[in-house]
Amino acid sequence: MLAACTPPTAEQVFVVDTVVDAVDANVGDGVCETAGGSCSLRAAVMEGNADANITEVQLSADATYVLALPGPGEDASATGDLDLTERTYLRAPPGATATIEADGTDRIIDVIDGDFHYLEGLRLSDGAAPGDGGAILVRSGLVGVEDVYAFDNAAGGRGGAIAAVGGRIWIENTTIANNTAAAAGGGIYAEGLTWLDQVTVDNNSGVDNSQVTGSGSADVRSYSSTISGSSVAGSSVALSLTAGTANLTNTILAGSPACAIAPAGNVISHGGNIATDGTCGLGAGDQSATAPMLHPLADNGGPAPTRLPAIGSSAIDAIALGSDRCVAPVPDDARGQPRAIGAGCDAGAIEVQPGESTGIDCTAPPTLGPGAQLQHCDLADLVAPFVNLSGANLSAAIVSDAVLTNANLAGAIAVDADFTSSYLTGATLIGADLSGADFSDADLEGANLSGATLTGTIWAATICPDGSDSDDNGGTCANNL
Ligand SMILES: [Ca+2]
Ligand SMILES: [Ca+2]
Ligand SMILES: [Ca+2]
Ligand SMILES: [Ca+2]
Repeated sequence: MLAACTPPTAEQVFVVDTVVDAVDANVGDGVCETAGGSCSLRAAVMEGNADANITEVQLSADATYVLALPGPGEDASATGDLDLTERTYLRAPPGATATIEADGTDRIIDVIDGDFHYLEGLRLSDGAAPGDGGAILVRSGLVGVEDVYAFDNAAGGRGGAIAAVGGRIWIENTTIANNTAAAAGGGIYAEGLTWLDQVTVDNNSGVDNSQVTGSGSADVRSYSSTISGSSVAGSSVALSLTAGTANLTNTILAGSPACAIAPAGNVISHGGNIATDGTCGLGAGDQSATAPMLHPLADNGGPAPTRLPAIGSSAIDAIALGSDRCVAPVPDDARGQPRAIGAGCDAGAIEVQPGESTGIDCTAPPTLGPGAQLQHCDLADLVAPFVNLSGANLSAAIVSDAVLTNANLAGAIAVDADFTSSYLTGATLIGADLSGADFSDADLEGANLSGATLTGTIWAATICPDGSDSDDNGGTCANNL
């Protein structure tokens, strides 16, 4: 289990009191003050760089700071990115977030020097670096990144959101999504020691087709993270290693292929990992060739969006309670929700809470088609005549007051589904598992139920499949199926 990343106390604190981007008027006087008399984010960083004190820069909750002084390729924080050259903590108030947007001509934060930097409670977007690191470039030192959401950044070089070409970086309870790199590493590019602790990396796009790329002397240590490529061309590999090593624990690697490792054998598994195929070099205690069944990136609470495992996901309870990777007290998940819920700890960045999860196609509108995973989905009032849901999973779904006339539900699993007051006239339910499903007040005239499993099915339909009135059969169609 990794220890929390707790920095030492700051020696000087600057409270940013304006969102206007302006330089410090007199760098080195120990006072954060622009010509206009305010303490701007940029002025605070410039003054922090001016001496060796540990500087904390406090941002306001929910405020948005736009870096509006163009000028990339500058390393004194006067223009473009915020350059950190002495130990700086840049943070929102506890439990809150603040947004820093770049002007679209440079990255957001450039860590050039200093022993330890800490970036906490930040949303970082619209960075556009001419070179590496669309949002953050780490060249030196130890950098902690916690409760951060880095999205919609672009690098002209490597690392769409983060490039760590020197020093060490610890990323915790953070989401890196929808960033773009013109070179390797759509989300993260790393050449040194890089911790990923409960990090979600999703749907970034890099020229090497990878979400996280390790190269050089990379030592990527991923713990309880969710790394997922997308179906977008050029972004489908979760983890790429061209050199260095990766240590993987309780991590989800979803991609096509999941991994691109050269040379092979440079992945060390500590168990509890899930990969969508066999390319990651996983072993005993892992699940390979397994779909993790993740919902799309969404606000599931916490500082950044995450991907919630769907009901039936192999990520849920993948690590048994009491095993050495799920021993109380287990730290909270990336959202601050408790771990070890249910029969074990879940693989990936978040732990599914009781009653929280649904089937995987419950987004609006749900994806309806053969084999659709619609467990626990709310499909009440759905109007979909002739829809083909053959082989779909509708277990515990709410399909009340729906119009599914002539629908194809052959071979579907609809255990405990709620079909009350639905129209299923002419529907095909051949071989479907309808155990415990409720067809009260439904219209089943002409429906074909041959071979269906009907254990505990409630058949108080209005019209039975043979066209008879349910009331003429004692309130049930049981004798007319
Ligand atoms: Ca000053
Ligand atoms: Ca710079
Ligand atoms: Ca700069
Ligand atoms: Ca669990």
